[in-house]
This record gives sequence, C-alpha cells and structure tokens, in this order.
Amino acid sequence: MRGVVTKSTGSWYEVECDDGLSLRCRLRGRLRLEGVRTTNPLAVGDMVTLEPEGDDGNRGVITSLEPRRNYIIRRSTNLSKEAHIIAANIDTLFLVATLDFPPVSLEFIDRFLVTARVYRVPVVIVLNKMDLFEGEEFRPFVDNFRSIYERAGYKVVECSAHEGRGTDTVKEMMIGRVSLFSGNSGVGKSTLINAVAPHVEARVGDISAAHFKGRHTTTFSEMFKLPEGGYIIDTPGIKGFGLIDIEPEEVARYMPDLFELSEGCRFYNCTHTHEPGCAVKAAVESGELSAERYNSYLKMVERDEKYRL
Ligand SMILES: Nc1nc2c(ncn2[C@@H]2O[C@H](COP(=O)(O)OP(=O)(O)OP(=O)(O)O)[C@@H](O)[C@H]2O)c(=O)[nH]1
Ligand SMILES: [Mg+2]
Ligand SMILES: [Zn+2]
Repeated sequence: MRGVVTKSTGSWYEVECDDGLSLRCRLRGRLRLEGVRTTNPLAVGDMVTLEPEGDDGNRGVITSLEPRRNYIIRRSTNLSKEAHIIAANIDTLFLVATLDFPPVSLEFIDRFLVTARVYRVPVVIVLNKMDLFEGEEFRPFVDNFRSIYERAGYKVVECSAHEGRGTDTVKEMMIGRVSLFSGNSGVGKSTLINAVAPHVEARVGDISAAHFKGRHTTTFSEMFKLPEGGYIIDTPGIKGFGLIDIEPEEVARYMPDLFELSEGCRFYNCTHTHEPGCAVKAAVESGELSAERYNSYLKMVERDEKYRL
C-alpha cells in the first residue's frame, strides 16, 4: 500500500492511503536509521509504502519512503547539528508574517526564502492582520515591505484572516495543490487556514498566550484535505531559521534580486562584502537594494556559527 503522511507526532504517524483510509502507523525500525542527520526521519507530505498491522484495521507499519520532490528543512535549535524537516512535496509555501504582533523580522524571512529556493519550493508571502494596520501611517512600512520582496520576484498578499480580506486570493492559489503554511508563532497561520477552509477547525491561540509567553498553539504539523481539491499543511510556529547545507559563497545565488545585481560586479567571484566595484554595494548606497535585505545577506555569509543558525 501507498500513502501520504498527514500527521507526525514523532512517535507515530498518520498516513492517508491511496484508497482514502487513514491508518495510525509506526516506522519499521530499520527505516529509522536512514534519517541520519534529521531529528525526524519522516515529515508531513512524505509519500510512503506501508503494510497493515494488527486486526483492528486502523494500524500500519511504514516500510519505505519515496524520494522527495522537495522539502523545507531548518536547523533545529541553536548550535545543534541536527536538522528538522518541516514538510515535504510542497507546491506552494505560504510564508505568513505580520508587520507587528509579533513584529516582522526580515532576517528571518530572508533565511526562510533562501532555504526554500535551495530546495526548490515556490513561496508566496502573506502579510496577515492587516486590519490592525489600516491607518495611513502604516502605509510606508507596508509599501517598503512589498517593494523589497516584489523586487526579488515574490508575490506578496495582504490579508486579514479576521475580516476575510485577501483570503480568496490565497484560497485560489491553493486549489488542487499542496500548500504549506509556515512562519513565526502567533502570526495567524491556523486562523488563516480556518478562514480558507472552515471545516478544518485548526486550533487558534489567544494572542497573549501565543506570542508574549512564547507558547505555540499548533504543536504538530498536520495536513488537511481541501474540499475543492488539494491539501493544506498547518505547522507549529518557528522562532529562528538555521540554514542547512548552504556555503557562504552560494547564498547570493539564492537571493534573486542580489544575484541579478551581482552581474555588474567588477570581479566574477565578488562576495559583495569588501570588494571594489561591487554593484550590490552600489545598489544599497543608491537605495535600489534595501539595506535590510543586504544586511540579511551579510549575516548569512558570516562564518560565525551564531549567524549560520
Ligand atoms: N487582528 C487580527 N488578529 C488575528 C488575525 N489572524 C489571527 N489573529 C490572531 O492572532 C492570534 C494567533 O493566531 P493563530 O492562528 O493561533 O497563530 P499561529 O500562527 O497559528 O500560531 P502557532 O500555532 O503558535 O504557530 C489569535 O489570537 C488570532 O485570533 C488577523 O487577521 N487579524
Ligand atoms: Mg497555529
Ligand atoms: Zn559584488
């Protein structure tokens, strides 16, 4: 039998088989060893083969993992050498952020975007809770955010999960596809999922609990079926985003705006840090490339372990 992992708790997995039946599965011992460098050998979205187990008809054992089309991986915790796969076989990653409550970190977003590009996962950026930022005074921040990421080639959707604004745009992009919602805790990933797919009833946190105390409302990644076709994956919020397997000299290649500018650099192997005739630095000085995004780049190329997390 073949199926897709729809939930992973670490100790057991829920697998939806091709015939539509969901089984609660364990991993065959031998398979566990193959996930050498990751804390989780299997992630939501993984395609597996399995065999039924026991007599009650709702249990199985996973015997093998099919090759992944793509995945999102991050360094688990500070200074950890282990990696965690957030999800696999994703069509669209909706990276959810808010201008404030919790405040946006461009560095976090930029690390996330680089990883998604390395592993070939298309990203749409969702700016949620826009109902809180309606005043004219917020417009410059919103426009600045939009222009940074649109210049880099990303679609930016302004949303309010509470008021249903922008949610139709998000929903249209989800039909018939596998969508992953990720981002910091408390940005409203689960609320957005409920807005586009009310039958899911994902658990939503109370704002004070969600970010002031650093508690996560969603604790396991879980995949839900969309009635219109397709799947949504809700994930627990993440704080930091550690890069995996990316050498400093490769980072620019995965930042499209920076990469395009780098064609104008005097040296073909310019690192855009100290070289004369650097077109990237010139673009920062002229305001063509945002200083924040350049700063994210500098943090990602530093060899310092602290920043490569
Ligand atoms: N004002 C406003 N609040 C929102 C909006 N969307 C979500 N919230 C609130 O933000 C808080 C956190 O929402 P969740 O959906 O639990 O956030 P999450 O990203 O799933 O958080 P984790 O599961 O911890 O990662 C809740 O109090 C929501 O009601 C929105 O569009 N506007
Ligand atoms: Mg949640
Ligand atoms: Zn350069």
